[in-house]
Amino acid sequence: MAKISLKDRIVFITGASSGIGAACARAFAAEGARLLLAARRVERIEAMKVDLREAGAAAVHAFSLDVQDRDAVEQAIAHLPAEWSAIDVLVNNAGLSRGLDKLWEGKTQDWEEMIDTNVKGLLWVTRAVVPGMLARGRGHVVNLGSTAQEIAYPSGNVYCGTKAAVKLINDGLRIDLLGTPVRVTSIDPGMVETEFSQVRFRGDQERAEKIYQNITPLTPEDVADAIVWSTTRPSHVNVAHVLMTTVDQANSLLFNRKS
Ligand code: NDP
Ligand code: 8X3
Repeated sequence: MAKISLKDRIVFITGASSGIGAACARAFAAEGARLLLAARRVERIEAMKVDLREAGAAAVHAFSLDVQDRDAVEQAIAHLPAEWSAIDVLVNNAGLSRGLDKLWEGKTQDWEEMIDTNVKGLLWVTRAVVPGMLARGRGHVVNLGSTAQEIAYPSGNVYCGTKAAVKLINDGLRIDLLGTPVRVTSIDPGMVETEFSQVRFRGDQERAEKIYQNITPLTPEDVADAIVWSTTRPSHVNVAHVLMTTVDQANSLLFNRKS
């Protein structure tokens, strides 16, 4: 069977202002998709628009969204311009880590931000988008998991827990959608060099850079490539999970640091 063409299909990417989300926007642009892009820093997405059109995007629509805000998510999806409402692919990418502390020393505010974004935000967006996919009889939800969902690492406690939740929410959604044409995929990368560690360490550049020292990390483009691949398989194929790392990483705990 033929692979799916994403030409003129609407691809909604949360957290499109940076890292993997921005790379997904470029990769889906190259497929000729119509890009619906959201993040809190919408000005960053606005600045990407011309390049995305030059890269092949059929159209680009950007809006500001904090996925933690359930009402804002519901309103934004319910009031999309008519020509943007028929979402074909949802990439639940918005997410973050905050801090790297032993559990009893962790900041409760950090925990809330991670849970509210990585778990509850993903749920709010999914709940708002999936009914339309069911009504139209087509759609694909891609969730960003992590190697952190498989094996916890020291002081990763709550972040790892949020990604473990994503894993089972991903699987639960696929079970609930059995008997429909809507597909569900979790893309689970190891270390990818993005702004992730700068966010985790609240702008401490030196500490962030150390995370990727002496290894060759995945690039955001590597992950976007897997996401586009999973969404372009023939319509009867559901890629459940893609666990991917750099060759310098075996799992959450084991690295080949070249020094
Ligand atoms: P970045 O920090 O580079 O990008 C994170 C994106 O998420 C930004 O666009 C940010 O936009 C958005 N975001 C964060 N909070 C919110 C929010 N409340 N509402 C809307 N958007 C939000 O990190 P990555 O690209 O690395 O991370 C993307 C996803 O990939 C995350 O889910 C992360 O957990 C996951 N991941 C990352 C890995 C890595 O090693 N980098 C490995 C495995 C998974 P803005 O701040 O403008 O709102
Ligand atoms: C992000 C990868 O290993 O920094 O999910 O948690 S890791």
